Amino acid sequence: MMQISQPGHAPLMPGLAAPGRRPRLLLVDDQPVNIQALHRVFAADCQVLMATDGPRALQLCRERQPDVVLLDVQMPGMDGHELCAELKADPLLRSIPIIFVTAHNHPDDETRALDAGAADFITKPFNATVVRARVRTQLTLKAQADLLRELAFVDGLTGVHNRRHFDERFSAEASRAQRTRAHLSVILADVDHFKRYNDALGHLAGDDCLRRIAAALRACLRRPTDLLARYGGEEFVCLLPDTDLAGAIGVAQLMEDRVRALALPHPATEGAVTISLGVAAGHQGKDLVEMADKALYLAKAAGRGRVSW
Ligand code: GH3
Ligand code: MG
Ligand code: MG
Ligand code: MG
Repeated sequence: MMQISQPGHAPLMPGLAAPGRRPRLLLVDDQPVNIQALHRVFAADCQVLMATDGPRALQLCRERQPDVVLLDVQMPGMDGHELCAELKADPLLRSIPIIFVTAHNHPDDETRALDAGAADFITKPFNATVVRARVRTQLTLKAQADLLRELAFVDGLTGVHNRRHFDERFSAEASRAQRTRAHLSVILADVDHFKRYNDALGHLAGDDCLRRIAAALRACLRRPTDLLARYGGEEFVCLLPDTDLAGAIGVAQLMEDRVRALALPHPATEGAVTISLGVAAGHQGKDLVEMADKALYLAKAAGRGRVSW
């Protein structure tokens, strides 16, 4: 049994938490009584997720992306070290800080945890104020790292993600799709006759057109895991995890509609600005971009302003 002191009252995320977003904590321990003790420390100002075994904790990490995990070492089945190794091996989960909470306080235990990628190590019985302070430190570091990643991964012109971010997410999602046999879809979108748009109206008008198209495309995405990125000059790419071909074609057709509905006059074609889209889907992520590119070429060849797959 753990002894706890009264929870401290220092705010967990001074100035850093996004407004309206409480830090999300995952407590993992095979003993419900230990989870309850930690729950009391954080329930007032955190969104608290709980798991009593490793596989459930892994599932919650994938589905809910906690900001910090407090992890018991000794658990039947998958223990804390194994769970930590799984999280650190997954590119989508490895940035979540893990704090081990354990009754084993031999320096070897601590070293082993830190070597495995743990951010910190707390021994039971714990002191609530100290636990809060340590969690606060990890939340602050995580928020700073998230912000930096966000800035490094956003396209300056359109505000959607950049190619670098797409490449990173794509390789992680492609290996996940292969491993779990989940569907994965890619949509490539290219603005039609954009060279002539620029030639007639100038590059600044062209830039403005790209910004409006990016916003229209973004509005077509529904799930938090969907990703829109600028792939190159006037090309956008969309990554849709857990989405099959029919679902992705639906999203692509909505995108085609929404851009046409912007009714941006195209000076050379005398109609509205349109985009062409190529769609590809499968369980083997690897070749999806190439397949989507071939489909995009078909859409262009068939007359532009349409979706092919
Ligand atoms: P298609 O319908 O076959 O796609 O014809 P296109 O004219 O759109 O194709 P092309 O690839 O020949 O031309 C792309 C144009 O996009 C040329 C380039 O000047 C313009 N472009 C690329 N990046 C930017 C940008 O950041 N801003 C502006 N304004 N124009 C850009
Ligand atoms: Mg235990
Ligand atoms: Mg192009
Ligand atoms: Mg084009």
